[in-house]
Amino acid sequence: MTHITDVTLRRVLDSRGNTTVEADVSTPDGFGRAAAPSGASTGEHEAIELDAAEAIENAEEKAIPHLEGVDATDQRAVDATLREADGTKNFSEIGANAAVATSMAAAKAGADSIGIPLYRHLGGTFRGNTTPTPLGNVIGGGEHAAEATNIQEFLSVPVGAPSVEAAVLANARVHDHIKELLQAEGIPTNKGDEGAWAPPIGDATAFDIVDDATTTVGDELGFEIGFGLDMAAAELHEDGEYVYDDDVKSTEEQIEFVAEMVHEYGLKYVEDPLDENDFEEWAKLTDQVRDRTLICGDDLFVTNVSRLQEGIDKGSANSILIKPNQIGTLTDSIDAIELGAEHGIESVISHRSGETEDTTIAHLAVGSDAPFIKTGTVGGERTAKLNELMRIEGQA
Ligand code: 2PG
Ligand code: MG
Repeated sequence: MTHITDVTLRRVLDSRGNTTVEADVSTPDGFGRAAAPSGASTGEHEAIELDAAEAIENAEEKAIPHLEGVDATDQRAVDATLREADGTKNFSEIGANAAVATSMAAAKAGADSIGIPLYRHLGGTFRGNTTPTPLGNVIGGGEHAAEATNIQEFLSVPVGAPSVEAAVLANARVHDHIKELLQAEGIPTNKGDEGAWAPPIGDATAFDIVDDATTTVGDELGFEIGFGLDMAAAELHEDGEYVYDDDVKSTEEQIEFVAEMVHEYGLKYVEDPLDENDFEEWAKLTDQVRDRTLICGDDLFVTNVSRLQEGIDKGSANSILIKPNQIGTLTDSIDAIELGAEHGIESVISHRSGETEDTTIAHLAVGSDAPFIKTGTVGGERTAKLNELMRIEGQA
């Protein structure tokens, strides 16, 4: 039997030590538990995260009573119930944190009730057959660490790895090698929120260190490891300009800079190179580099199909970041992945800077056949997902 009999919400800690929402969902034959992550460089168009206690109180009052009796294996029905109970477009009543924890826990309870792995439940018969390439944050700053790089994330991209396991180990090796390079120069090895090194260096130095480390480790392991960026440029954007510690760039100069870096370093991936409202400017950059790299919309799209449709119409990007808590449910996330896939937009399933040991995104990535996942490199809440990916690869 697969109908929901009980939903319990509670507060737990995330990796930054803030409280977040955890949900338990039970059916007569199954159980699922999931927790909401939390962003620091949040997009202005994201669904609303409420204080955890307030989200729980509101969800318990408005949504949970409607979930009892809903079929946990029917994810669209579960998520439609959450949306209807909330009644707003951005989950401002029950909180996207309560919504996403419940949505993910229900999916796990549904999978458990019928005795199949979550990735298989989410993927159905025809998907869930490919494992994603993990993008590993190895140096970062921005909103994730003070006194470090302006660019939020430098990501190791092991494009040539023959398996998830090889890719995960490669990213960990790059992370470790960067520590050796920093220490050799006497540079302090602080860490940011996602476990990436957050040294007090400028972006230009970081480009060279990451280039050196990915090339060295790639040579050592015998497959290509490139790198990419999450520029989180909305955080740099002030009064129409991009403000760096040592420079201020106009939009035109920012586009030129990114295109130059794509050519100079062969960047495999660039997330949020421009402000979150500049669909047209994004298109100018994407036009120049679409054959060489992925231009990925995170704050631009916020996992929202309407914003993605606008980006498709305008040619703004060729990749989308998928963060279930940005939009509130797994159904909305899958809809964004599918709309993207229909238009050649590659999905990157992503963690948040504030995370828990929850592994749902590993299953979502496999279940949706997403080509990439961004979920850090080291640290328990990051390795929880990476280790789960390696377990799934072992089963598939
Ligand atoms: C991002 C994420 C995850 P945050 O910008 O892509 O790396 O950061 O969760 O702080 O938005
Ligand atoms: Mg981002």
